[in-house]
Amino acid sequence: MEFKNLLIETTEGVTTLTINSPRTMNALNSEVIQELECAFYELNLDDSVKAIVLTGAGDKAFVAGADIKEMSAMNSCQSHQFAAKGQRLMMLIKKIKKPVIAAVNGYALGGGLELALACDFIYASQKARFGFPEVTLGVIPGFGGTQNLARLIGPGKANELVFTGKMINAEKAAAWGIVNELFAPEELLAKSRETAAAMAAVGTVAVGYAKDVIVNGVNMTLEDGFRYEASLFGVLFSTEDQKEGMGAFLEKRKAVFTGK
Ligand code: CO8
Repeated sequence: MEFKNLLIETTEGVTTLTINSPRTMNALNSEVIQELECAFYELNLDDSVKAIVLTGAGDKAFVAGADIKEMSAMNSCQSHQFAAKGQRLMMLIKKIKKPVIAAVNGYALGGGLELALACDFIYASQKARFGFPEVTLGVIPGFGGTQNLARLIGPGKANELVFTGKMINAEKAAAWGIVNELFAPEELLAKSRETAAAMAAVGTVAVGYAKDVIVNGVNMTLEDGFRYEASLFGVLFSTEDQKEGMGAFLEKRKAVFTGK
């Protein structure tokens, strides 16, 4: 499928998906959200794709939020539909079996931070800035950000960000646990791809199951989560990757995984 607002490039199992509308700081309008949903849907079905890096074009913004111009003309019903559309994208990113790294190269604000939080983890440039400015516009985050952020860093710090609308720098975002690791701006993409390649080189069925059990397990009781983990652990013993991985260890050779 052709995309107007996205660039997609896959090399050795690692796909870099770039939101490419730097003129508006890669803001999420309806069309961009729809294209992102189709792109993630297709990448999930593509066996040549093992791991995904999501980033924004240019050196200023990952994504500076949902498109304020488009939202300003919406009524209650339309804004509700817009939020639901964005949330469907965020949920899809969580549900696909491939790991997704958000490579935050600049501003990640509002819907942009929500998009990064929907990914499996965040790497960022030392120049990145994070925030939920929605209250400064008279609204709240609507793409799942309140839920994802509070679950990731706890309600105290999430409340401070959401209630004040202030921006924090990359160092603070890392200290608060929003970002896993910071890199020099020129290194961010290469480092993100390097980690994606490491995830693409191991048992990718296992990585997909690990994602599933963590994404779904955090909303279960501990006991249910344990049970779910054990059931997926058992299913993996019916895969070729498990036989290859353990066989290769015992034969003292490097495993060659097929993702089956
Ligand atoms: N939407 C639309 N256009 C944007 C956005 C945005 N979120 N952010 C930047 N732009 C545009 C600007 O309007 C400007 O366009 P133009 O050149 O035509 O005037 C261009 O991008 C460049 O921006 P600036 O000139 O402002 O660049 P600066 O370097 O001076 O500032 C900032 C960069 C700090 C990122 C600034 O642009 C800014 O504050 N942007 C808005 C950030 C924001 O408030 N984001 C949150 C939006 S609300 C949201 O995301 C809610 C999500 C949930 C929705 C739920 C459904 C209803």
